[in-house]
Amino acid sequence: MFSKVLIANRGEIAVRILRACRELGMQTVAVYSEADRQALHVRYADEAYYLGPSPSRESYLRGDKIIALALKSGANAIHPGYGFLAERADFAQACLDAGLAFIGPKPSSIAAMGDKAVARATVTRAGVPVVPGTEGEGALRDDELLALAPKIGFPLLIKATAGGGGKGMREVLAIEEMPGLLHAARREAEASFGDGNVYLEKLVEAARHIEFQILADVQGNVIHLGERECSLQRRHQKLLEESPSPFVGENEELRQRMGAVAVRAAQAVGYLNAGTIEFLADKEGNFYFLEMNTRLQVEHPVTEMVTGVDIVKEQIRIARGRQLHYAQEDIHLNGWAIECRINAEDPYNNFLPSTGRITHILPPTGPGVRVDAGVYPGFEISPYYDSLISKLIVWGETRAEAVLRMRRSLEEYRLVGVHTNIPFHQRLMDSHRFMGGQFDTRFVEERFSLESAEEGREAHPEIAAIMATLVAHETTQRAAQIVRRNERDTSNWKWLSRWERLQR
Ligand code: MV4
Repeated sequence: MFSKVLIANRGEIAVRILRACRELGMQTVAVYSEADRQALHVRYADEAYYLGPSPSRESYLRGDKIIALALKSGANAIHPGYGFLAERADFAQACLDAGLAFIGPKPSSIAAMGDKAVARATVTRAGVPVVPGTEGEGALRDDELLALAPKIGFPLLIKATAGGGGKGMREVLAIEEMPGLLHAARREAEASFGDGNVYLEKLVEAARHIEFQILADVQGNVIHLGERECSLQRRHQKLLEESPSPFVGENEELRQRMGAVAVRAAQAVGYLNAGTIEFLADKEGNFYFLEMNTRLQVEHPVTEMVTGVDIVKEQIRIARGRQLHYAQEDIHLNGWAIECRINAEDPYNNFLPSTGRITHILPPTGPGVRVDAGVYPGFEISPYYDSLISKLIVWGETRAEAVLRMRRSLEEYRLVGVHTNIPFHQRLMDSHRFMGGQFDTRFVEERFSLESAEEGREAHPEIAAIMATLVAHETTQRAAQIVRRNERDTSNWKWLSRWERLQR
């Protein structure tokens, strides 16, 4: 049984985990790089230890140093967060070998799901539907893949077995393209993962990305916490997530079917702790296992908002050998939650990362609003890590209420010193297709950019109905807030000087 946790991460997720530890009465240990000496997670922890220079390779990826610091500080458990070492089976094993609890799954589950071809074969044996494609676990040569491709049919995708997240992925429209694209995919996979193995899957067109949150305890209980809709991405980076999925919506029968399959996929690798099963769903309502993420995810808060389950606390309890607090019958999705990822990047300049000191922050608050941030005024955003600085999560009784609350919150959010993608999210909130829940994985890149106005105003009775509700709401709101009308379009700088004058 452990009582002191080292958090092997940084930013908003390190802060999120620290909060759960504190609420459970656990001692906390932070680790930090050169660039993170003044970081929020360092300030919140009971103790903090210097890891090394700013590049991740020399700090947050140094599993050996992190384990040594855990032992030195007297920590008896490690929470890896997401990214960095979270899905490294060798690191999870090294923790166990050092006598430290790893707050996550078993190394064998991480390894089985980390190889996407092994994952496909393993869940297929458990009766889980996968996208038609190559079968088996062994490496396939180019001549074997060329022979299998016509049987799978075109268009198809070449994917890296060590992949995930789109790296080493190539779309193939015809057999003639295969040799060249196989070469390119293998080279990219080799460069990214040190493993050039690839497999083939039929391309699912106009797909939606829907994922199920799983919790599994040592006693063998496995439950799901419903789904998250994650189709809104740009270059395989998620931008907005919601729960429930507008695609599953009120279809409780589909939710139960997908949830049961997700549980079966987790059981296929003897899963323990929190994990996520990703599905692709097509227009006909077919769904296929895509991959499993064997970690806590960025977007876990939307699930927390609609289920009331504190997923990080459950992770810690599970790692302590406790039984899940909930049975499947206890889980009900209440209302609707949406998360916008607030990134330090310039949406008007091809989403280029933005660095510099954050001088002022005024986050939105009020009913149904949660902000998980890893920054504070005075903190400097460095170029070393990903650009996520804060997650804005809202809850509403209905999707319409959640959307309106998100619009209100985005408008309230003041962040000065770096560019953020808040204007992108504001435009997204104005999009008819988003409001109507009519979007797939290509939406952001194909139909939505800040440079070109969005199209997609086809007559659609459901969208029209939702639009009418939203417009009615908004008109009422605007009428009550005419005083703020002028401020709507002013820059943060102008707004800030006004605010400061008011404060004097
Ligand atoms: C697919 C797919 C269509 N058909 N697989 C992208 C990242 C990786 N996790 C899997 N991805 C996809 N796999 C088949 N068989 C479409 C995607 C995909 C995608 C998936 C989810 C969210 C955004 C996406 C953007 C482009 C492609």
